[in-house]
Amino acid sequence: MTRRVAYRTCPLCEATCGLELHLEGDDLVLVRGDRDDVFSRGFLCPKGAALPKLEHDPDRLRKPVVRTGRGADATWREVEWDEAFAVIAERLPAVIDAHGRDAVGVYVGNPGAHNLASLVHGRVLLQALGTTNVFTASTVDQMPKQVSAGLMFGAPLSIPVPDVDRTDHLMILGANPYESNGSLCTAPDLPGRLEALRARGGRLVVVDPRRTRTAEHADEHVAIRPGTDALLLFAMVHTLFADGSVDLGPHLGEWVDGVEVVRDLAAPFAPEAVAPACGVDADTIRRLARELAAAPTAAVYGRIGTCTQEFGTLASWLVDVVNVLTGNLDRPGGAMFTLPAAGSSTTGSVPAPGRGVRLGRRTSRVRGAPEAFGEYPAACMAEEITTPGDGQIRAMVTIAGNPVLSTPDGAALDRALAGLDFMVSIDIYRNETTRHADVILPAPPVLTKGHYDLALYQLAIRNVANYSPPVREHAAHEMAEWEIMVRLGAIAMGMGTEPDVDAIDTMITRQLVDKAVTRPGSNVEGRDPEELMEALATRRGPEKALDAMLRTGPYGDGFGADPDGLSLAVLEANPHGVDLGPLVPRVPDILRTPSGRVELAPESIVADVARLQTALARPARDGLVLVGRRDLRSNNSWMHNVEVLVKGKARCTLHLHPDDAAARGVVDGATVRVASASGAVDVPVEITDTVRPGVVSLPHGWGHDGEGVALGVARRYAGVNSNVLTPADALDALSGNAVLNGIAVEVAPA
Ligand SMILES: Nc1nc2c(c(=O)[nH]1)N[C@H]1C(S)=C(S)[C@@H](COP(=O)(O)OP(=O)(O)OC[C@H]3O[C@@H](n4cnc5c(=O)[nH]c(N)nc54)[C@H](O)[C@@H]3O)O[C@H]1N2
Ligand SMILES: Nc1nc2c(c(=O)[nH]1)N[C@H]1C(S)=C(S)[C@@H](COP(=O)(O)OP(=O)(O)OC[C@H]3O[C@@H](n4cnc5c(=O)[nH]c(N)nc54)[C@H](O)[C@@H]3O)O[C@H]1N2
Ligand code: SF4
Ligand SMILES: [Mo]
Repeated sequence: MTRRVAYRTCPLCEATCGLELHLEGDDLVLVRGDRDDVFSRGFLCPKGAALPKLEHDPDRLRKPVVRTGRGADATWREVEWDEAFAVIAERLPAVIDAHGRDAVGVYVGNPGAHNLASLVHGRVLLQALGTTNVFTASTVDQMPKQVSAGLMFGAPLSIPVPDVDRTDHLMILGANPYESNGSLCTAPDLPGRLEALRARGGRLVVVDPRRTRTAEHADEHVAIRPGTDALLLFAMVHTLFADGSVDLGPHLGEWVDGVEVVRDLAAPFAPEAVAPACGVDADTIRRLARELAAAPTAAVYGRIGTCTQEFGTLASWLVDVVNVLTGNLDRPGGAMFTLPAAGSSTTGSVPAPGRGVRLGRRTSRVRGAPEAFGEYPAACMAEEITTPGDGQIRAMVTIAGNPVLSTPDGAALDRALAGLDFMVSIDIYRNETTRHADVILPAPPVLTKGHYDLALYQLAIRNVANYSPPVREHAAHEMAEWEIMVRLGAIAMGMGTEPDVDAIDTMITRQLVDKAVTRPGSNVEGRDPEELMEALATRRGPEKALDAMLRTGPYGDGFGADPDGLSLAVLEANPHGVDLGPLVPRVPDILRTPSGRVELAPESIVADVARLQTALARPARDGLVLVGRRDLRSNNSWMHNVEVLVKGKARCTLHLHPDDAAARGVVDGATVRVASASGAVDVPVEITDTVRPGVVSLPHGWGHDGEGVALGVARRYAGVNSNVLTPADALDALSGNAVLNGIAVEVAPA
C-alpha cells in the first residue's frame, strides 16, 4: 500500500509538538517529530509516538453505547447514533422539565482545552444546557492563576509566561517540565530550552518538595515544604523592599498601582519569620530574591504545585508581584504576554480600561462556594448531586473528563454518579467516570479532526499559529465531535433529534463576525457581516469559526484589508506552522482592569492575606504530607490503556523518604496503607531521598480496576486512585481550586 505523510499538531499535552504522521491508506503506522515544525523542530515524546496505538486501541468506543441495569447488573449495547440521541431526547429534557435547568450538571475535562471542536462548539452546548452547575478540570488545575491574572491584568487568560528563550534567570516553582513538558507555558521541548538557557550562562532555580528531573537539571534545587510558596515569595518581596532594590523599570513604572500596599502587606513576612514554615533558611530566601533582582533579565514561573494548594491564588499572584517588582514583567527575557493569532479577548485595538473581572457572582447551593468565571469548584460536584432539595443535580453531562479519578474525594463522587437519574458522556472510553453514563457518545479518532490550539497558543512563549487539517474523512459510524455537541445542545433546547446542524453552526460564526465588525478599531470595523459570511461559506464546523477569528485577529487579513495577513488558507498552505515572532511588550494595550493599570494589590487578594498570616502563626504539624507527581509516559488518567506507555516498572507507587520509612518500619517494595481525612489506599512503596523528609508522593489518575471499567490494559496496571485521599472540603478560598497537594496523611505497613 502506498505510504503518505501528513503533518499535525499533537493534541495530547500543552507542548503543541508538530508530528509527522506516516499513513498506509488511512491507517496511522508511524509518528515522528516534524523537524520542519516552526515551533517544535522535531521534538517528540513517547506519548506522541504512541498515537498509533491510541488510535488502534481495541477498547476505544467506536459506536455509541447505551447502558441497561446498574453496577454488577449493568450491560452495554452498541447502538446507532439515531438510537443514542433518541434515548437522550427521551430522558434529558424530562429531567429539565421536571426540575429545571440547574438539575443538569456539566463537567468538562482537560482534553477539551486541546480540542478545537470543544473550544468553539462546547460553549454553545453549555449555553444550550443553560445550567449554572458548570464544573471543569480548571478548579483542580489553574483556576488560581486565572483569578490572580484576572484581578491584576483584567482578563483570566492574561497570564504572563516566562520568556524562556531569552531570559538570563528562571525560577520555577511547582512545575516539572521534564515530565509534563510545560503548562501555562506552551513551549515544545521545554527541557531543551532550559538546557539552552543554562548553556548560554543563565541560571535555573527549581523550588519543589521533590528533587525532580527538572530540579536535577537546575543550578539550584530548593526543597520547600508543600503549601508554603506564598510565604517564600512574600519573604522575597519583603527582601526586595528591605534592600531598596524594587525597580519596576521605565517601561512599566507608570502603569502599576498598589506597590505601597504590597510593601505593607509583606512586612510581617520577613525571611526569618517564614523560614521554619517553608523549611528553607532565611539566607537562602534572601539570596533567591537578590539573584532575581540582580539578573539582567529574569522570570518567575509557578505551576501545578503553586496552584493546587491551600494558598493557590496568593502564590499565583506573588509570582507576578515578584516579576513586576524586579522590573521583569512585560519585557524581553522576563515574564511576557503572548499575542495570539486567534481567540484572545485582549487583542482588540480598544485600549484599557476595561471592565475587569467579577468573581463570586453566585454561590454553590450546598456549601455556598463562590463561582469563578462561571464555574463552581469541581470539589462541590458530589454534594450537589447527593444533597436533596431545590436545585439538586439529577443528571450529568461529562465531556472529555474523568472526575472520579481527577477530582477530590473520588470515592464519594463515584457513589454520587451511580445515583443520578440520567448521565450522558462524550468520551472515547468506558472508564471510571463514564461507566456511570446511560449513554456514551464516542468522540472520533484524532485523525478525523482538524486541530488548532486556540487555548494553548494564548500562553505560548513565541507567537505561533499552526493548523492541522483532518487526515482522513469520518467513517460511516463516526460523527464529528462538534456535531455531537450541537446535537446534544439541540436536544437540551427541546429542538429534538433532527436539528438543522449547519444553521446552528453558521450562527456561531455569525456571532463572531458581528462582534468583529462592531469592534472599534478592528480590521473589519463597519464591514457588512453578510459579505464576510459569504467569504466563509465554504467552511464548516470549527474551521469556519477559526477562519473568522484568524482573519479578524491581530495578524489577520481582514477579509482583504491586508492581503498579506493571516487566514485559515494561509495556515493550510503552511503545514509546519507560521512563526509570528518572539513575544513583544503588550502593556498597556493588554490591560482590561477598570483602572486601565496593573493592579498589584487587588482588594480580594489583599483580604486573603490574613488567612496566610494565620497559617504562619499556627504550630508546625508533625507527620507526613502528600503531594502528587507526573510521569512523562502518562497523561492524567487516560493513557494507561496503551501498553507501550504503561509497561515496565510500576508507576503508581508511594515515594517515601528513607528516614520516614525507617521510622515506620517500612521496607522498599512493601505495601503500605496511606490514610487521610477522606479515605485510605493500599499502595506499594518506593523508598527514595528525592522527596524531602516529611513528604510523600503519589501520582494521580490511577485506580482502573473498578467494576464496569472497559480498559483491558489499564486494569492490569490498575494502581490506586490518589484522589480518594483528597478531602473535598479543602479549597483555595478565592478560586475554589482544590487543594491536591500538601494533604495530611498517615502511612503504615498495610
Ligand atoms: N491529585 C491530583 N489530582 C489531579 C491533578 C494532580 O496533579 N493531582 N491534576 C489535575 C489536572 S492539572 C487536571 S487537568 C485534571 C484532569 O482531569 P480530567 O480532565 O477529568 O481527567 P483526564 O484524565 O484528563 O480525562 C480525560 C478524559 O477525556 C477522554 N478523552 C480523551 N480524548 C478525548 C477526545 O478527543 N474527546 C473526548 N470527548 N474525550 C476524550 C479520556 O478518555 C478521559 O476520560 O486532573 C487533576 N487532578
Ligand atoms: N507526562 C505528562 N504530561 C502532562 C500531564 C500528565 O499527566 N503527564 N498533565 C498535563 C496537565 S493537565 C498539566 S496541568 C500539566 C502540569 O504541569 P506541571 O505543573 O509541570 O506538573 P507536575 O509535573 O505535576 O509538577 C508539579 C510539581 O509541583 C510539585 N509540588 C507539589 N506541591 C508543591 C508545593 O506546595 N510547592 C511547590 N513549589 N511544588 C510543589 C510536585 O512535586 C511536582 O514536581 O502537565 C501536563 N502534561
Ligand atoms: S510533549 Fe506533549 S505535545 Fe509533544 S509529543 Fe509529547 S504529548 Fe505530544
Ligand atoms: Mo491540567
